Amino acid sequence: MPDLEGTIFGEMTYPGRSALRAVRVSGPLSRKITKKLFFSKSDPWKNPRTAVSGLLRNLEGKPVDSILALAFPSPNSYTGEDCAEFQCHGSEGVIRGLRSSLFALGAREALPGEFSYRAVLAGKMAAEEAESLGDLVRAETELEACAVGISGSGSSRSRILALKEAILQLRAKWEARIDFPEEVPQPGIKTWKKELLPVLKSVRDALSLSRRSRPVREGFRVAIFGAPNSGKSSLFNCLLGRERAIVTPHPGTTRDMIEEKLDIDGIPMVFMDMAGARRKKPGIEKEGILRALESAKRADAVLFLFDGSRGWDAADDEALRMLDRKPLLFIASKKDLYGKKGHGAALKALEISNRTGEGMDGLIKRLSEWGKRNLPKKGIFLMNGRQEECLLGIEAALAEAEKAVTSGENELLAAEKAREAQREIDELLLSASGEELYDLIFSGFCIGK
Ligand SMILES: Nc1nc2c(ncn2[C@@H]2O[C@H](COP(=O)(O)OP(=O)(O)O)[C@@H](O)[C@H]2O)c(=O)[nH]1
Ligand SMILES: [Mg+2]
Repeated sequence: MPDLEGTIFGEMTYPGRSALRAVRVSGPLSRKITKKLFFSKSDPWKNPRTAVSGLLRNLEGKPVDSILALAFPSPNSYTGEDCAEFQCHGSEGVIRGLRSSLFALGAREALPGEFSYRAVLAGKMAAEEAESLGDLVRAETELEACAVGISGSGSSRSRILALKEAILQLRAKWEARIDFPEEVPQPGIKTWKKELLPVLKSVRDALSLSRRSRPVREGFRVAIFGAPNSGKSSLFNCLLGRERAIVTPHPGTTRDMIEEKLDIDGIPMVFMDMAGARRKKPGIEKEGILRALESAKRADAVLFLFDGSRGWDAADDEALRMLDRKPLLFIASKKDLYGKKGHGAALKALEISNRTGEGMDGLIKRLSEWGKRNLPKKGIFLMNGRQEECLLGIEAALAEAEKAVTSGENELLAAEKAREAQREIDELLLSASGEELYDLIFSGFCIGK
């Protein structure tokens, strides 16, 4: 956990040559730093939250860059402390100079997520909001960005809050029976079970929804399968828009699995390119084919390619037999070679050319429609790993409670398990102590956040 004394700085923008780079400073030295490094007719601290243009100078007073500075006096800032922002031109030299001036003036580099951590401790932001923010920053598609975190979408949050309420009720009821056997009615064990089961069910529903929502973050897995030379690696590259797999006129040179995650019309998909599906080659080749079959088995969808210029032949039959599952799509490649003649195969196939890109838009459309159809109908419930672990802990505790009331008829143990479930949901909602917060969520942030 970082110490909270002192003034910190961090770059808000992505490092590298760019149009603009911004550095944020937070803490008691922010005013002094601005005075020492920023020169302008107007003082940003007298015009808070307004971009003021002026010169960035080094410690010897030499002008380095013409920049914009913004001041956010405490408590009206992101962290609640005095904050300053310097928006410079996107030059490595400028940023290096600024960093060494900041060090010399007594500031230190922020730890990952330290700005947000300070914001939470100052009461500027709820911990769960910060966590969602972290997930948002990491989101790779718009779909994921819209769905992140338990406070990212209202329905996810209300699902968890309803669960918390149900667990609280259960616990209160059960403990009252145990603590006040005289005053509170004492129903039989069957009632205990009847009270527990709907809560356990909604935990399991949440878990299964979260699992089904996983492709929103991790991507649907799409395997590209087919006989050697059918154009799999070329299609893979075509989708990537850059060279990644080895494309060669010799069959069977792609030996390893290559994966790439792409944004397909807003739906994240991981494409896998694999070795040609051919049985008889010895050694390494066989290894690759087995791996290819294995990942095709675990994929969410398989694209089955054949060379449309050659038509469907025995090698395609064999590849299809080996696959042992229904492909999402048959694709006849090399349309630039057969054109209007058609691929000639006795099955419906999407015609594409990896060379000219013809048919590629249609393929993307089919894929994204399929992805959308396969998103959970009841809405996306996106939990990060930490949250899902808490949910699993709740399920385990309640399952043990069920065992306790069913076979052991042990109400004391059941009540203890309900307490455990409540501790887990408190942790899920981050209503636990502030102590572990930094490790739990902020340490995964970027420096300037
Ligand atoms: N004309 C044409 N050639 C293609 C097309 N797709 C692939 N090829 C060629 O077919 C050969 C095999 O392609 P490759 O992608 O390595 O097939 P893989 O073995 O299935 O991965 C290479 O020479 C490619 O250049 C296409 O759409 N049109
Ligand atoms: Mg290949």
